[in-house]
Amino acid sequence: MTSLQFDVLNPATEDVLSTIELVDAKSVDETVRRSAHAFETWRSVEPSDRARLLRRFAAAVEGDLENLAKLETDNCGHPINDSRSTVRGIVDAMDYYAGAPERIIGQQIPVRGGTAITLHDPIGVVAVIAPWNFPLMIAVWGMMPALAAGNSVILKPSELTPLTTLRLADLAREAGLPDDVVQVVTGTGSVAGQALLDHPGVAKIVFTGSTEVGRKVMTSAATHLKGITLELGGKSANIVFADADLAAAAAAAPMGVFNNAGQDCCARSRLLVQRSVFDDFVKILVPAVKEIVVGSPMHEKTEVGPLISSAHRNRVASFVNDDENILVQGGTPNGPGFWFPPTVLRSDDGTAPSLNMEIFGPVVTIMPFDTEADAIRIANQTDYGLAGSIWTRDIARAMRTARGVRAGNLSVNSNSAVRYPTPFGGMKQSGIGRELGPEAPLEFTEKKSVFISNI
Ligand code: TXE
Repeated sequence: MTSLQFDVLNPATEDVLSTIELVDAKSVDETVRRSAHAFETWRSVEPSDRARLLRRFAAAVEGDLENLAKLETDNCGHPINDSRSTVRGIVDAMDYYAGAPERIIGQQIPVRGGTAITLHDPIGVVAVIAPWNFPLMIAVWGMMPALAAGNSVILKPSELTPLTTLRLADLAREAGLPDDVVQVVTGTGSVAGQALLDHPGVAKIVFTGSTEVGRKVMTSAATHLKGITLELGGKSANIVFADADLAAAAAAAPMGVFNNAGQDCCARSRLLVQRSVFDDFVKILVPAVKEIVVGSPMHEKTEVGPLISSAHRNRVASFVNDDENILVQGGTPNGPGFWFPPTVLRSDDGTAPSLNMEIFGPVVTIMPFDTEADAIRIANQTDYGLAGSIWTRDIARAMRTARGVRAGNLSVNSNSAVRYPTPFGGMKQSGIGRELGPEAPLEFTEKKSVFISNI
């Protein structure tokens, strides 16, 4: 049944952490059948009991914080303090959605001759297909609202980073969730992932990954009439107006893109600075980039770790060539590991290829702009539309710009993007649908109308 094995590496040391099975389509079929069976149990658990079990699940994750954080750091190269924040953040998100089962509320609609109400039925088996950049967070964001609404979940992590997802399923069992309500499929995208897309027993696919694979998800969903949520790539703009707190904007800009070594769909990888303050901004930015601590993810002071794989490092490196003007570059450790230095490229005329492609590495391109209208036009000059930042002291300008930029998640005077209580998702080629926020559980329900006659 299981045909192949795969060595999971630590990207900072290139050591083998574990060997996993790459399952085949037959094994996926069995997982989906077990999930469908578990769904019948889980959907009939009383809402308050479902809430209690989900709270216990959150508590189990919290109790495993240090272990999960270390595992995420070993497998993904996230600096250890970032991994700890990730686990704290997912515990909060889990607690938030643990409150949802008793708050999935329908309507009573006035009609002639009786009473009409709406019910929110769970949809069935939900598959969450996640990438390697934030495996724990992305699994939890997809899984928890689905579970809260009474669905069973199959998690499909990237084969590069399955370890914390596997641990998550153990913790679900330890917390007392019924068997098979949360399962994990370890395998490649083209085999295990594709088998989930093509399986008629899967009701909805929550996919985070590349736009290219997102299209495959949508094509398959059309064939099988499945629900989908697609969280795809980004090429987000960080717009700094002349009236901004320049010191704050320049201090925040590096980690607005270099967080997780730039392997973040919300990375602010285009830095647009108003021409009148461009040189002053650069003077603050350059030392800030040089000071970034790149190194072993297990060191408490490390801010940037390695890239996920050798192949990905080669891809990132291909965007930094002699044709482009390197404004400043940080350092990297010597020895094993998939390192790439934090790099700022300069493109005064806005034509650099790095301005168009999602590099998904620690590379940002800075360019000047003249007017507010220019800033909005340039920010929108991309096929993506996921996130963005606007730095200004003028609230009206901030609002005009926020309305003008076509992206799903904007922040003013900060580079924050994802906050689980608010909806998250992209426009244009960055995706379809929204995750998170108070309405997320409803995305995993079918609305049913029931009419009760007066006679
Ligand atoms: O993504 P893939 P990759 C972007 C980023 C990155 C590039 C490639 O630019 O450099 O995508 O990353 C599974 N059917 N983002 O190759 O291939 C796969 O196994 C079903 C942006 O990792 O899209 C993994 O679990 N599933 C992004 C998941 O899909 C399939 C995050 C993502 O893999 C499949 C990651 C198939 N046919 C990459 N093929 C973001 N939005 O943050 C693959 N998969």
